[in-house]
Amino acid sequence: MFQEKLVVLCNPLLDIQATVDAEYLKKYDLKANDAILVDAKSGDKKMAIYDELASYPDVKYIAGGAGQNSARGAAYILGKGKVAYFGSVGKDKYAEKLAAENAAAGVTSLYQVQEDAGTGKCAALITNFDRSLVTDLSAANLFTPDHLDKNWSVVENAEIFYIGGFHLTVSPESIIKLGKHAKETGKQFILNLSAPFIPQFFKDALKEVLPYTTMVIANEAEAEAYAEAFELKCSKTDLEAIAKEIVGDSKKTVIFTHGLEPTVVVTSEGSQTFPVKALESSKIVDTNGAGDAFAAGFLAALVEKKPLETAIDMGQWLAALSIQEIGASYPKVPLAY
Ligand code: 26A
Repeated sequence: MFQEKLVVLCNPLLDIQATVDAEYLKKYDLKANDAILVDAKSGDKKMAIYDELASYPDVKYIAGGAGQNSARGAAYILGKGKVAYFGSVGKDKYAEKLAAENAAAGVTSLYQVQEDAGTGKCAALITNFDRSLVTDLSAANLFTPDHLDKNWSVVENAEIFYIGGFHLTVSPESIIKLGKHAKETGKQFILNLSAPFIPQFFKDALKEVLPYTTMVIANEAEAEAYAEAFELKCSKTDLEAIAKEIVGDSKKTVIFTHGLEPTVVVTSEGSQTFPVKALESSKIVDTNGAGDAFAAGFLAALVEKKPLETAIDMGQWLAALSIQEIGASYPKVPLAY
């Protein structure tokens, strides 16, 4: 019997990744570095992307879903049986692939399986060091809180919860259910803002969930979107000031990554920055999943009760390893931190 210490909730997706040109992004009005949702039911013409990518020479089908990438990454460091993952999938080949990747990484998959919807997919459109993510959630959109009840002993045994902010579009009730448990039991409850559209368009859900969080992780674009959505008075690019607003008078820790610029960490005690060791650009394969890998290394360090400085460093270390692989993946041979 495993004792999963880290429980992750997010949207399981299969990534369909290919290199495209600027013209292709323009055709669908996509930004080079972004994450958006498509609505399969509304006849969105972006639904054609998934089939179009299938004929690209370098197309790859890879395990994805932001939180799931972090779960696999944390297990890469912690080993088998320490990380459990909640999300909703269909009954199909994609779900089988995702479950197999989780099992290989040592993650316990606690999937809610839908009879009438296919597993969600994400087109990861690569141009140079940017990635534009176009997601059709499908079955991932159907997660319900009763699936947590069915696995409540795993929740009770866990020490740390990690929520992909992307899940705010799916089941805020489920997030709050875990948040309440974490608050009552004094456990860590960590939220990643995941994408600028989360604070922009899911502000109310975010507002409801934030009080349960002990830590918030985001990148500079998400921080800026937060500052705009919540109409903060500070400069929208002043990461330290935005983090201070989120901390407020709470005991929260806010961590903002900023590409190659130093990572900003703000707690009730004060602010710190942690420089990033730049990887030679010739070693970069693609940046899809870099943020998830950062979160993964960071979370694994927390599970191992390492100090904050070490956790940031482990996050940066795992992010650097991940961007040398195709997609949100980790080296085949385990490398020790
Ligand atoms: C709700 N949305 C849009 C999403 C996602 C998502 N994961 C969960 N929900 N949109 C993109 N991703 C995942 O982000 C990873 C890179 O950080 C992609 O599947 C990709 O693996």
